[in-house]
Amino acid sequence: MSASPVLRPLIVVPAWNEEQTVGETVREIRGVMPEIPVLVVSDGSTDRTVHIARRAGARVLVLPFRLGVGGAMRAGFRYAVRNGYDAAVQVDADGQHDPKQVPALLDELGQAEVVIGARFCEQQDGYRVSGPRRWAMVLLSKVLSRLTNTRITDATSGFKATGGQALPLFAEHYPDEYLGDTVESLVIAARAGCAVTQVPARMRPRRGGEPSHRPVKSAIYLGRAAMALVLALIRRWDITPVPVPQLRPAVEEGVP
Ligand SMILES: Nc1nc2c(ncn2[C@@H]2O[C@H](COP(=O)(O)OP(=O)(O)OP(=O)(O)O)[C@@H](O)[C@H]2O)c(=O)[nH]1
Ligand SMILES: [Mg+2]
Repeated sequence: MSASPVLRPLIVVPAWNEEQTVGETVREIRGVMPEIPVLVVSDGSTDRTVHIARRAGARVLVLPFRLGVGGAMRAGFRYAVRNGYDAAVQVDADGQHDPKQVPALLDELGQAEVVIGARFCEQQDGYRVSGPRRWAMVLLSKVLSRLTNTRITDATSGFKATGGQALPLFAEHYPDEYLGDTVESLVIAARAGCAVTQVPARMRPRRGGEPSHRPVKSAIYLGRAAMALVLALIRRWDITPVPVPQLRPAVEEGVP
């Protein structure tokens, strides 16, 4: 499928109980790219995430239940499609993704419909992952590289730009299962014929707050990741292109 240059991108920040970091993250994004709107998606945060994100200048989607990163991102993709944006870039609320690298991802959307900001490219260091989580990343990267016909070194990166037909596709089908937002979403894109590529990205340490999965969970990461991949490969999706609906006025709260 052909990709075209991005004219109206949207930054989507999934945030769950990130009051310590979301304000700084939104301000940093706006400082780097004042012309690009920032949408924070909070689903059931019980802290001051929503208030702080708004004060920092973000639009905020407040969802009544916790859907996980994948569900929150799908809401963000729907918001993008319904409001006439032609690309969406995920930037995590914890400060791990560097907004200065967003333009490089957007540039690459001219060549592909999903662009991954990838760790473990030759020219970078800094972010270290070890043990089962690292093995899982390596294994998944190999399988997904074959599936997408391109070299993918980091299939589990959340730092991604989505454009072209992948945007309405993800608005409809972005998975909300554990790991679905990374591994399975790439399988869906590849099987729908969307071009996937990666650019090198440096990952920073969390600025504060708590990671949503703990070390114990990381220990079973490998098995679950492999299962997620197998399920993604054998499952069938209705991936007929979804027509882009007419533009509507921006919805700032509630399910879009
Ligand atoms: N809206 C929403 N966002 C979530 C949810 N779970 C995690 N997030 C956000 O998704 C982003 C990634 O989650 P993290 O917990 O940092 O996961 P990670 O980056 O894979 O793990 P670390 O490397 O340990 O930080 C962060 O911005 C979180 O706030 C959720 O249930 N709902
Ligand atoms: Mg994180």
